[in-house]
Amino acid sequence: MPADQANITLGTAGHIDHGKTQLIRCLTGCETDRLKEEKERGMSIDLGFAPCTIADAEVGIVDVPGHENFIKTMVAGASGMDGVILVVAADDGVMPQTREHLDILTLLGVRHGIVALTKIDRVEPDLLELVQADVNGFLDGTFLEGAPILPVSNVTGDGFGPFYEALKVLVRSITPRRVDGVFRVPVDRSFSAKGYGTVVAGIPVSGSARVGDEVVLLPQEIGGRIKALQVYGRDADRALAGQCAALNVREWDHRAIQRGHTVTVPGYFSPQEWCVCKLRLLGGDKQSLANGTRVRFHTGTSEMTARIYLFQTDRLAAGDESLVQIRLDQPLLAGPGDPFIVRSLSPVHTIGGGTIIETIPRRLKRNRPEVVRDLTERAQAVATETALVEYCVKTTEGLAVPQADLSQRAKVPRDRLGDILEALIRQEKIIELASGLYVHDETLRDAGERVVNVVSDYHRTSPDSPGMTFEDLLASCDIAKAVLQPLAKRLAEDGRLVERHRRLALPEHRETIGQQGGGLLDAIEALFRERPFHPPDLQEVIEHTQADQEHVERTLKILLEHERLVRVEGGLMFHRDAVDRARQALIDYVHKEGKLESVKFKYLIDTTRKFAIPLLDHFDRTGLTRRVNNTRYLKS
Ligand SMILES: Nc1nc2c(ncn2[C@@H]2O[C@H](COP(=O)(O)OP(=O)(O)OP(=O)(O)O)[C@@H](O)[C@H]2O)c(=O)[nH]1
Ligand SMILES: [Mg+2]
Repeated sequence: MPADQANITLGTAGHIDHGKTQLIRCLTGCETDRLKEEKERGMSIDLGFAPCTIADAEVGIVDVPGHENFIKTMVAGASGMDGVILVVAADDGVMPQTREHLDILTLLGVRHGIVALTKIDRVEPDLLELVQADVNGFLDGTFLEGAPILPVSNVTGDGFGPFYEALKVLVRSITPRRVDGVFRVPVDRSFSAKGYGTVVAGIPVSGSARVGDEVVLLPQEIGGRIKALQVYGRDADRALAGQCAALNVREWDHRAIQRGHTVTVPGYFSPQEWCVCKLRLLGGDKQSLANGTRVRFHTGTSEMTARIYLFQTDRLAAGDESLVQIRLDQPLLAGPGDPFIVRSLSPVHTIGGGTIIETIPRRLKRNRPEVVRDLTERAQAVATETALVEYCVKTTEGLAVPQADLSQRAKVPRDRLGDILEALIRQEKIIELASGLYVHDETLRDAGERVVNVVSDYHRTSPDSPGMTFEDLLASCDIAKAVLQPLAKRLAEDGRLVERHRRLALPEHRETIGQQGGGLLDAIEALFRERPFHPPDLQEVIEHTQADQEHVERTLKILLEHERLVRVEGGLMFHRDAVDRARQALIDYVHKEGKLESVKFKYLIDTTRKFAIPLLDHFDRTGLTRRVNNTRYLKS
């Protein structure tokens, strides 16, 4: 019975000709040098993949080439590794690519591994001890410090027992990758298989996929469906992050797919030309990095030229770490926390690497402390999904963010996002404002303060008004309606605002109606009371009161705001009591007669058509009546 397929991938690393491929051949029986040229030249050129049963589980092994010209390939292979077998030939010792490969693995975040000291059949025992001590010293201070060094001969088989035991321990020490993220595979290679069509192979960096799932090829943005899949060369229903997988997608043309492309699920990723990264320069060769330096940028299986821009400094010293922004010469597809490597253009060697914080469509301003502050916060947030989701809610452009946007920005699948949001809501870090709309507690508090300040300012400048209408508030606060509505409601619930006459006010606000120009106000109100259904217009009010127009207009505004007067259709104003009486008359009539012919209304309230019709229109608009031609019915 085949062993369980674990989602763990190991890989080789080390200098050219040190015996990596032969070691994997001895271990697995697989020939990973498949190309004719590899066989002829006796050296690996491309990545080789072999399944291997270790500690009752089937894991994947990636064999990388050691030649310095193929570092690009090695990086692509290393980006899928959970643990490494660093191969050092006993007769050669630590060589340049031993160092460079270890640097690359370190920068890519690989943290587990063992060392195979090969070709022991070629050295005397006392020399072997020396080499062993030498390798030990070389590992000091690296993630392989203290890792077992296993002497083996791929020719005689000596040392294979202990080597295999060490591999078991290595595999058991690795926590398999999480598989609940958004499915994404940096493409390693693509080919056509007889009877199947296009097959795309690679190691998914996150998530899982099943036969039948919809996928998309990027950057081409071509959709397709997984028709069949294989894991470690065997048919399977599901492929997990960390497994060597091959997906059969018939909709795609294998000739148009290359290493560096990406297979993912639709709706999350879009290629971008900029990214913000945390970059650490290697310390060894003491090379600093100038702002604007052109480099070769590697992430996943992709590789492209790029330019590095520093924030707030012109040079980054060797061994230092800093936030940088990088302009890619080709659109890049990457997720938060993805590791990357940078290499100098000439001479070509690895100079640093780190993690990608976010891909972005345009460059950020260089000398803005607030930009760096924000990025520093984001860089920390990338460490966990929950922190990243919280950060994305906090920094969303429109104060509050819908779930779909959040899922896309944080690259968290919808179903997982629900759990994360619930946890954040329980911790009172975020709030669900309206259904599916989330806001960060701090943002909501700031926005609340802003609203209260705007209302307070309004009271200062319009002391005689009972408060602000929602529309005025919307126009003065620069907060989207979808956010302001629930926010105002919350502020009212919390007692920070009160609603009076359909206006929002501070609870302590007492409008100064009647105190300023109280006489005029009373006079005007009295005039409207006296003439309930033949109310005066502006000119008549001015003539009657002998006050100046500005004064009269302001007073009318106050009376309207306090709803002592009601403005109906056509700009006519009535006293509130008149409108109430007209409403009652209308209701009584329709209750009796079933309907009202519009022309009859003027008799009911003893007025003229000029006043009757706008009142009727007002009752239609405010939902009391329904008009059919020239007849009014009560709305049920
Ligand atoms: N004597 C001896 N020869 C070995 C041993 N391991 C590998 N070799 C030989 O060393 C040569 C290189 O071995 P490979 O396994 O191709 O080396 P590699 O590290 O994969 O090389 P690249 O992929 O090109 O970096 C071959 O001729 C092997 O037969 C060993 O343990 N003892
Ligand atoms: Mg090889």
